[in-house]
Amino acid sequence: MYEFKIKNTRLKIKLGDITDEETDVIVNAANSSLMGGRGVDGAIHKKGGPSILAECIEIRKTLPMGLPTGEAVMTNSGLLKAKRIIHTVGPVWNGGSHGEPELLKNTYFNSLLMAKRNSLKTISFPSISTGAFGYPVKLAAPTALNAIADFVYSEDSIDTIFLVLFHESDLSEYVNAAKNLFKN
Ligand code: AR6
Repeated sequence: MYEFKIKNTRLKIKLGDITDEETDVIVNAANSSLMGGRGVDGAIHKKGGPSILAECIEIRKTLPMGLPTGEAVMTNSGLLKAKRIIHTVGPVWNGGSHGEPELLKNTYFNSLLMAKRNSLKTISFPSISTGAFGYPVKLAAPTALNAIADFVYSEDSIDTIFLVLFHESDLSEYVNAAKNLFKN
């Protein structure tokens, strides 16, 4: 576990499975259908059970075109230990000049805003977009961390933010980027 301090917020970066997290909320790297998929999304729905999909289906009634990239919605967490799930949609990597960095930033910022508005104090993120959506982790890591820092400096409301990474190589990328950005 690697720890950094951004203002009053603790940032903890670690290796793990996000479905085991006991934070107030975990973030799902979903797709705009909100109907599940593979990767983190598949793992969350499989372990959390059908109540999560049932609430996603209700949400889709208000979003007939699906959840736009960069935005976030919240559901129950079914059988998981976390209290809530925030579902967000990262950008599909398409070379980097199609707004991908801004959209990736939005996923982190809007998820944190959703947590703040619901008085949730601890949150766990996976590495959004760097699996099936193909975003290079070397580029995603500093973008994710910048979005988190922007949120902490403008909103200052979350106690602890976890980045829960599935691969050693991803852990190294995020930790190196955090050392460059936060210097502690
Ligand atoms: N805990 C933490 N990280 C995980 C876990 C886990 N249980 N499982 C996978 N990862 P991805 P994306 C890592 O593909 O790129 C789905 O089908 C994974 O190794 O889950 O945003 C959705 O339905 C990778 O490093 O998300 C969408 O269609 C990272 O999480 C699409 O994939 C993200 O990989 C979203 O693609």
